[in-house]
Amino acid sequence: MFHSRIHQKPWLILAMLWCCGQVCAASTGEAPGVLATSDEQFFVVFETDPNPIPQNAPFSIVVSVYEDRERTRSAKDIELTVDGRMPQHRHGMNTTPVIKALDNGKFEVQGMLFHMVGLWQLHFDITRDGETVRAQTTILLE
Ligand SMILES: [Cu+2]
Repeated sequence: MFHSRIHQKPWLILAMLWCCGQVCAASTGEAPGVLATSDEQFFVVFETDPNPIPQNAPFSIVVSVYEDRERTRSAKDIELTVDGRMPQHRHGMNTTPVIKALDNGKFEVQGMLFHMVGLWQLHFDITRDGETVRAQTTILLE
């Protein structure tokens, strides 16, 4: 995971607990790292490069979108947008990621940049037939 080191500041520990709670709640019964959209229509696996995500340096993500929890059926005819936000600071990224569709429900996302330490939300918005649903995770950047 991205938040392995224990921090000295109490509010950060609280934030980490909250963060872990979110991740666990989102991934109950699933293989680690599988994110479901809120309606469980799509299941998302992602890998960042570098991993873990660096502070204030560009990173890229390879995202795979599936139609089933077991990840046997790649999602077809979808569009993906990716965004990063800091909910506690009410701001997003200063860069606009460039997303390239690969084969079999895979996408390459370049130009991501988390410019501050703290809690980030990573959003994967998947659109098919004009309807958009979101899978998301929380990342603590130290
Ligand atoms: Cu911020």
